[in-house]
Amino acid sequence: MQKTDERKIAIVGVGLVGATTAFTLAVSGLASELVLVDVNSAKAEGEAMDLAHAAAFIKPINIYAGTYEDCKDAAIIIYTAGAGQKPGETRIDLLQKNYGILKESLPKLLGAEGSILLIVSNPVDILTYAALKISGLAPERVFGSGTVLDSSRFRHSLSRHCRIAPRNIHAYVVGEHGDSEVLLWSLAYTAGTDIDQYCKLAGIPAVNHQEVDKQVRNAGYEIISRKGATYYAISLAVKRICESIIRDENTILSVSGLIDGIYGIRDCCLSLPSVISSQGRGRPLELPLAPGEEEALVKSSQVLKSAMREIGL
Ligand code: 6V0
Repeated sequence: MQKTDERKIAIVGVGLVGATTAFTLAVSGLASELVLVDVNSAKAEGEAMDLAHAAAFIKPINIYAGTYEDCKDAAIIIYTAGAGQKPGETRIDLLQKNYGILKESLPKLLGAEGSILLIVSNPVDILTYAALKISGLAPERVFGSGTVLDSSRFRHSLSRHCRIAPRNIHAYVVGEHGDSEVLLWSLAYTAGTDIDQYCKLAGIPAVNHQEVDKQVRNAGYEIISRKGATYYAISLAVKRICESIIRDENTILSVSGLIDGIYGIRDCCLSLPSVISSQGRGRPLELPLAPGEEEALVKSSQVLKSAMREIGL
């Protein structure tokens, strides 16, 4: 079996998310080789040419348009192919179409020992589960961007309220990347204390949980109703995940992956904080949740499982 090239990244699906991710990765200096693949090969070629012309301003990188075959020895294959949400559509509404695309394309692009497959297309949790089954790869090597973006949105809202740098806030969204996601208020911390306690200490008004919950849960819809798609923040979330893999950082990120037993949830992919390293996704952490949060997480897994049954998974 072929070996992977440890600084080669492939992006499959070079639409708004794929192209923006390619730009973010090119600027980051993380990869030495970036291959862009799209059924619309002219689009992939155009994006690769445009990015390659930044050569004089960025670290050395070979950016080119390629085929599924060219993905096989990539350390990370970022999968962003398929339709995005239209105004009013949920992520689960995209399932039939994007599952069809995944089933058809995935077997053609895997092959090397050690590739990590990072699913971004929606509905990301169900497609991650499907990718796991189709690829036959180990669960550590197939995971989705999950709620890494939603957790950043949560930290953004809290940082604005508390006037604290988002980097100083630890807060996670777990479960589905979608309508049933769960904001973990009981584990939202800054400066070693929980957010509600922090507000008291700092003499600022208490955070309105319902308001923040609504902002975070509906953020995607709000953006799509204004500009038709979301792609900047997700591209940075994907870059953050790639960074943790390529630099073997052991960063804790709420990616989506197989859950087999924790909180009583089985045989389903959803997001929980997990350690990300060059080996992929470590075992998700079974953190002590408040009773209502654990119940909401189990409900979220049920939403995903019932959608999975619709496509026979
Ligand atoms: P887009 O701009 O329509 O791009 C999709 C691209 O996929 C197009 O260029 C297509 O030509 C290409 N494509 C279709 N079929 C194939 C195939 N078989 N092989 C290769 N390429 C193919 O969509 P956009 O980039 O906005 O979104 C891509 C996906 O990411 C959608 O499913 C979104 O819902 C999803 N997002 C996921 C997010 C997350 O947090 N996980 C965030 C934003 C979008």
